[in-house]
Amino acid sequence: MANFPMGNTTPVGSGGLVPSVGDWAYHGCAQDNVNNNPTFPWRLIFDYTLTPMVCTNACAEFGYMAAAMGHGNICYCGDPANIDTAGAKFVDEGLCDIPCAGNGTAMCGGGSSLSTYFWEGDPFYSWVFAEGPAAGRYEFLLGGVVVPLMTTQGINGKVTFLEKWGTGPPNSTGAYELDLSAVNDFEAAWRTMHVKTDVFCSAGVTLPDQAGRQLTVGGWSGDSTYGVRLYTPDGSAGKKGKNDWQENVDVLKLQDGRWYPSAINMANGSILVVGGQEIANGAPVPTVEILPYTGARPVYMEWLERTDPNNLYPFLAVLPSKGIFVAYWNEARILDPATLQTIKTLPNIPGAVSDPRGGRTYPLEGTAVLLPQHAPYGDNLGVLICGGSTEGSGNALDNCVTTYPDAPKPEWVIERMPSKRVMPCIAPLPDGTYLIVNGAQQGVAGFALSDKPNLNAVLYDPTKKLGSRMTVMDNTTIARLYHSEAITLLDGRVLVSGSDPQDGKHPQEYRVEVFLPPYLLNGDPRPTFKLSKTDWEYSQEITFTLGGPARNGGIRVSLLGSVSSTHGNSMGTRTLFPAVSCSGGTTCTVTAPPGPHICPPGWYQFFVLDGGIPAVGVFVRIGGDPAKLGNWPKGEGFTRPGV
Ligand SMILES: [Cu+2]
Repeated sequence: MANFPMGNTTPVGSGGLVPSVGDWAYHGCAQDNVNNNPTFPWRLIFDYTLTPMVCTNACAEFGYMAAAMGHGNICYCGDPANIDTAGAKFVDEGLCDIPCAGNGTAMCGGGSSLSTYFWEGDPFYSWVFAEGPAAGRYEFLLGGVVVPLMTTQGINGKVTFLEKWGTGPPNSTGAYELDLSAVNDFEAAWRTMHVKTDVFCSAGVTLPDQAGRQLTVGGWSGDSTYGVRLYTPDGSAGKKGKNDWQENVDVLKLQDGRWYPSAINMANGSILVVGGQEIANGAPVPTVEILPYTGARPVYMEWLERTDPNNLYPFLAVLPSKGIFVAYWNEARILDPATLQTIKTLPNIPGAVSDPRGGRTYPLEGTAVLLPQHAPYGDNLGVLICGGSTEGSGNALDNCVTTYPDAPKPEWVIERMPSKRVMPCIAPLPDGTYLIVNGAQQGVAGFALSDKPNLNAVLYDPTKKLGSRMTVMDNTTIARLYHSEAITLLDGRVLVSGSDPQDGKHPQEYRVEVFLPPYLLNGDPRPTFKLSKTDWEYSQEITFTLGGPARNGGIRVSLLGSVSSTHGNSMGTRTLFPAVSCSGGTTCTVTAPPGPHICPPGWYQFFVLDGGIPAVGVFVRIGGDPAKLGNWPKGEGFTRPGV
């Protein structure tokens, strides 16, 4: 958390020892580099300015509760537990005898020993280490046919897996569909589908048309970077569909070819496509364009050109203020949805304690979601971004940051994560919490560029106090590095897939897991419901009937935006808690969100919760199809489901 009280340096003791700095207390002279392992993870160099206060202030700003100095000019940040983990011992004070670079009368460690301070004020963070059902549980689901680059749960309940095509493994068609009702029968579970251009690596959204068509744009390379692909989900649980991916480059393609772009459903129902490169490590494509084609050329963005190559797969969100939020590398801004020009620039996103240019988007890949919006939607919308990495050194970040872009003066607040993570995924859960999974503790995104898989799941609960929101959950045994995904299913589980490291060390990972959050394990009965209508207008009152009166503490409802998960980017993510009231025990009414800037038109997973336990959800459409995408695209090779 930012802006901690720092205090002043207390008088220098005899022998150059500074016994305390504000609430930081000197803890002793500790060994460094035992067995060549640094005792603390973060290293900051202050060649002429290092003092105990400079170091402790720097560490405090990023929420570290241990600060240590060595060599007279190096500050290290970490946690008190790092001492034990590293096997370091406290040694004779005489081994910490190098004067501080910024204050010759104080001592700042030695050649391989550290003047070490611990924070003794109010803790900057506290993590819960859950056990039993409270820790959730990973379970093996089934073996896969590909390592998906993108996963999406269709409105038919089935899960789309998109994989490299042409550049992928032999015989891959690039597209498959998983029937979750048939996971015990491999042949029945997987349906082979086909793409014509390579989806490595594209953007994806579910369209607001009445069929919930899935759209992917961009890819690898040449013609594929212009690819626009559409799939109309069909079939049902236990019954295979017949539809396939449709594309026809003569009828429909992007104006600018894009590798690693992002996409979002705008409030007016059109699709905004942002950024990318021409090819891997190639020239940037610093433009944004709109689908369907409006007659306008793509619009040039200075900030996309300037921050290449660390801005790929930028994070996008429609804001209640009507602007479009975009975060990329270590920057963020709000665009006017009509002109696409910048209407507000946010402060830079804090990165690593040792490197302010540590970043959040590919290849410094972190992950982002929107915090819950509650009826009557008067609060500013929050953005949560977790993990990332630093350029060059590939030090994975161990923090999340939050901001409220529509606030008059938005700030970023730092919260420590229990472990480092690059290439994480966040799945928003129906109860308003968030599951952080996947990724590595070292490196950046890309093939063979990361190591030290992070096997732990973390639950983030935004209803708790800042700094106390994270719970350390169950571990998986499966490394999920580059090209790993996580999406929340209608049944409340989180589907966890992938790992495409191509590093000769960690497997190409085809196994699919599910994570069961505590609400599926704590023994409380799940509610059931019947919804009267799945096509909602804004502000409309919709009735649903409970299978029985609430038993766990009371009824709430939530909406989760339909997500396409790729590269830490949950395109379409949004969490809403609409107004709901129940009478007579089992008859309830939910009020649809009021408009397209609170709830962009599209498909949402609707959940009924009793005391925090979700029923199996259903997909609903909210706000219709204002851009009439259901009649698009005209031309051969596409079916049009209607608006
Ligand atoms: Cu990729």
